[in-house]
Amino acid sequence: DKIYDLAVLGCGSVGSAVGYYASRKGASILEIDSYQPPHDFGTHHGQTRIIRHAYGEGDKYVPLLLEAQSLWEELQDQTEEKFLHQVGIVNIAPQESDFYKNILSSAEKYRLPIDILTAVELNERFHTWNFDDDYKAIYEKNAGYLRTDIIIKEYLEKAKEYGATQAFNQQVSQIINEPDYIRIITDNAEYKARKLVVSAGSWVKSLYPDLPIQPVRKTFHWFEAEYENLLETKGFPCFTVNLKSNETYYGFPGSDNLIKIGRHDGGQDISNYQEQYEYDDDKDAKEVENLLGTYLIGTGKLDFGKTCSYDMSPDEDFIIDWLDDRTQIVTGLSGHGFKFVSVLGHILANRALGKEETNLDLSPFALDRFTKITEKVKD
Ligand code: PYC
Repeated sequence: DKIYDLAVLGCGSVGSAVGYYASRKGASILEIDSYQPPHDFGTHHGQTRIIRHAYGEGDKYVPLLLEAQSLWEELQDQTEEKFLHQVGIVNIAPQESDFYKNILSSAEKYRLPIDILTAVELNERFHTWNFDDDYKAIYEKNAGYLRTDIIIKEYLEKAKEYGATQAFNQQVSQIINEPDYIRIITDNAEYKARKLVVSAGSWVKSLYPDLPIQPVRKTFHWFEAEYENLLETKGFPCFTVNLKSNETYYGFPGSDNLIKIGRHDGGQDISNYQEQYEYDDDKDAKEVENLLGTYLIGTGKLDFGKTCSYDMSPDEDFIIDWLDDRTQIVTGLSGHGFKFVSVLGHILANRALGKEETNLDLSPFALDRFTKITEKVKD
């Protein structure tokens, strides 16, 4: 029976990158997923995710982001289809908010190019916003968005070319640590591997029920862009909006006359994929009503919407750690993880294969910050 060097469980986002980087190094890799990625059952679908470097969630993320950016550029150079769109971003927030202050301090510390705009300057520059003096905007020209579908396909195809085995449409029911290897049991097969990366996003609790992860149902919405200044071709950038009421929104420049908009706060707690019930045109689109009615000018009718899920950690920071000397876990990406997929895939693959240790600091993401829970998960 073959013993793989590394098995990757969950190949939607970080998992597909781990498989790519590890198989590129010549290791024997097994990629397992409950479905055939890219798919609509995880945390990666809906086509686009924002990438930004001056980071409102805290400057501990910036070194990872800069490395992620250079790995995205390297991958883009080898990929026919364009997935990296550096269209810029405006982050609009009250200047006393932590999000705003963190963006400024991370830009200063890492010398990231940004422009600070008053509400009047923001409204004049893009002709689409309607904010008063209580808000400011930080424009980062090197930010933009990633096409998740193109990236995941590319990682998986390349991994296969490098010799990875792909066991898709299989549900893992048990992971057993044997003396010399890990036994992985799925609904129709059994595998052996020396190392394991578990990157199962929101659904990781079916295997590790004590992890402090809450899956949350989220929705995003595609509206008609009635006003052409909302289009990518007219220079409209990505955006994040943090209102004083703590509502938070994000969006992408319009293409094919549709603009994608979502709500980052809120959502519904769920415990499995079946509860991630379908998008409801009447109920779900209400989540962005306040943004569209008051602050963003020029959207028209709702065209369609989709649901996805966030794997929320209690502090909304990532969880990246070893569970024992064979198994690494990555979860708790809390709705801001996709931009890091390249760098996390690279680091986790190297660590699993015992290759060079990274200089990047993952200690803020250790599981033992939730001490009591950690003891149970690691038992
Ligand atoms: O991290 O930029 C982000 C983001 C946008 C929507 C959800 N997360």
